[in-house]
Amino acid sequence: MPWPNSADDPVFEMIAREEKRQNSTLQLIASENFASPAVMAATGSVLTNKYSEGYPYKRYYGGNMVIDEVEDEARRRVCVLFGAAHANVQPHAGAIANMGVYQAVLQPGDTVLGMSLDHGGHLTHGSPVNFSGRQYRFVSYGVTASDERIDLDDMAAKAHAEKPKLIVAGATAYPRIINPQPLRELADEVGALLMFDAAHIAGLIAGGVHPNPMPYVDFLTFTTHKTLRGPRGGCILCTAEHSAAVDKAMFPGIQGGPLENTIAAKAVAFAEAATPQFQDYAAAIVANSAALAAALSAHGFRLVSGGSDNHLLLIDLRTFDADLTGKEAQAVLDEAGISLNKNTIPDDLRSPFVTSGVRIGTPAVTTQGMGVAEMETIADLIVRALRGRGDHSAIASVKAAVVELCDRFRPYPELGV
Ligand code: DSN
Repeated sequence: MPWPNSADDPVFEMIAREEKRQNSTLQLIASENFASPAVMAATGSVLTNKYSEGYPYKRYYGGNMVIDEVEDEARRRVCVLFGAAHANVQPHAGAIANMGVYQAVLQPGDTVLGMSLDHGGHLTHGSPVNFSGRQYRFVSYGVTASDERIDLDDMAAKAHAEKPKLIVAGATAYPRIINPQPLRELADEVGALLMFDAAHIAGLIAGGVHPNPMPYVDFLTFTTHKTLRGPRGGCILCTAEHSAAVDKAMFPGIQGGPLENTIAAKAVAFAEAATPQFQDYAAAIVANSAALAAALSAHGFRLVSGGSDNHLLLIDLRTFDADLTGKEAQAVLDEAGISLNKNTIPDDLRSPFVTSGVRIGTPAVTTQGMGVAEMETIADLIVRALRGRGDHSAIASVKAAVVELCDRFRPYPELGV
């Protein structure tokens, strides 16, 4: 049959504009990255056409002989990458992966310990507006007021007092390494299961620059599209003991048909992340983050916790300019072609829609090949834009410098875009 002509659909003109935006502006959102052409080819493959409810070799539909191989290969690759006994590669997103673990081991009302959203946790770590906080009894821990690192003493006191069934580790806006060993010890002391949400740092773990939590935890969840640089999606790894419960929770418990095109792309990303080149990439992300932290600090910004030893920085804007909110900084920088997100800082007096901080990450610019010298340039551009806010010609000149920088580091030169 003759297919409709995609050139007639305005959506493709929108995609072309987004391609241009990604090529000509700086992507500093800590949870974003550029997937490889191979990952995108798998995502856009005919596997999108197939229904495959169930798991490899146990499906509810016929015709899954090739799909079974693909999903099995994805599971095998990710188990090797992280040293896990079992993988479920079907979660459509990180939030669904977390939901899968909760459904596998918790009953509604069970007590769980998780990091509070305003100290760097995630919505699914018990926020009252999220299913997690509505369905389970989350008790929150956070960072200390003194060094803004995870308050292990407070966490231990709460764990002993509340006897949670599950402890959730991991964060979305925490610039430091999270050592899994003391968390395992705490979980054992209080008889809790331990889940580590490694959505942000999965690529750093795979690349060997963050301790691998897998040997210490019952469950490791993550997204595949952040530092891991795969397609948008989620994944659950667990010990053999929990494999049946996790699989049953994901399907038929939560999801229907898996996205096998995405699962194929996850398999491609897992293989890419197992290479020596990916180890170099992960090390470069961290080196760039440290360089950007130093450069911004020299410009008068306060860094939450004093610096960064992973892929992100959390910036307190108040020392740079007491009147500048995260909301305004995000808007001004967007105008200048610098994409990042406003973020609360610990104990922020401003609301999450306004905030006193911004979060900055280096995974995407590192994929483009930028290094320490470019981080200094980026810090200068951020400062020029924020100082020049309200002055259209100042912002336009920063934007022109951003275009020039991005031109030298195109994410997909081989695609000619
Ligand atoms: N939205 C992700 C982030 O930006 O950190 C977390 O889900």
